[in-house]
Amino acid sequence: MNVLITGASAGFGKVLAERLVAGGHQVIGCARRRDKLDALAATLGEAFLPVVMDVSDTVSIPQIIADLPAGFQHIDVLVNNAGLALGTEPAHEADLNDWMRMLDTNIKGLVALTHAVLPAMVARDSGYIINVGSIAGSWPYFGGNVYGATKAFVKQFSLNLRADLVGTQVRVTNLEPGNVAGTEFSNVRYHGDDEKAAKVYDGFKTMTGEDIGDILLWLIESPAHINVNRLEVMPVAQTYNGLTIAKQGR
Ligand code: NDP
Ligand code: 8X3
Repeated sequence: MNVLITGASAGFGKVLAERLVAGGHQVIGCARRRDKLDALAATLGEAFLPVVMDVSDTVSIPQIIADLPAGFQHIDVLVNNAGLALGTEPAHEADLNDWMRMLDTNIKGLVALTHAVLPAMVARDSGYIINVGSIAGSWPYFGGNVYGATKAFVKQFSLNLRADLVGTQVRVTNLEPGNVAGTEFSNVRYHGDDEKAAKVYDGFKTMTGEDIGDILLWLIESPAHINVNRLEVMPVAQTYNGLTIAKQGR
């Protein structure tokens, strides 16, 4: 299969690219950092096509897809994985630029990629779009404000795609992971503050990028007649916070 992964230079996307190539598939690996993609290409060989792409530059996406070389033009699976959280400040203290970047990447980028790739899947009556959402799209938490809202969009967009694709063989899944260590996610969220990022994973057994890569591979290799609509996964140590009441004087 040919699998296009956005955000293939790090984290889940990188693990998935490695798993897929090891399993005999071809990967179109997209991200902004050319050096990271080239390093991966050097390890994975010709089955990995590095493609420099900023998903938030939505105008550039159709041409990048149209320009893919012959052996990679046919996209069987699109993994919309590129995304980021920026900050955990409460809404009234958040940086508007952080909010806009999350909207541009997590929503507009994902929508633009889908728009560029989906028509060919429908025309072939086969294909699979996996969107990487988050538990943050279903469960509110302090400081999750715009990040969680972008992932709520991703969830509902995925479900609405399923509705539009009725009668076709094109599948759509929204994967909704909880806390996952070992990727660049928290380092990006805390603007490069390694210490703050490390504290997120302190003192409990979290999931890893390898766990999520395995789940993504399982989805991709699942039987073509089954559609996993949504898949929410958390480490056992993570659970719901419950509703909060601010008592007087506290
Ligand atoms: P990482 O930060 O490790 O990886 C993010 C990837 O996205 C990188 O390859 C990065 O590459 C790419 N990326 C970011 N912005 C852009 C952009 N504008 N254009 C193209 N590529 C971009 O994060 P994770 O692997 O942990 O997360 C992957 C996805 O999973 C995200 O959507 C995230 O929201 C979601 N998620 C993460 C969880 C976690 O706890 N880690 C839990 C739940 C969901 P580059 O910088 O080279 O462009
Ligand atoms: C990332 C999961 O819980 O850090 O999407 O928001 S969480």
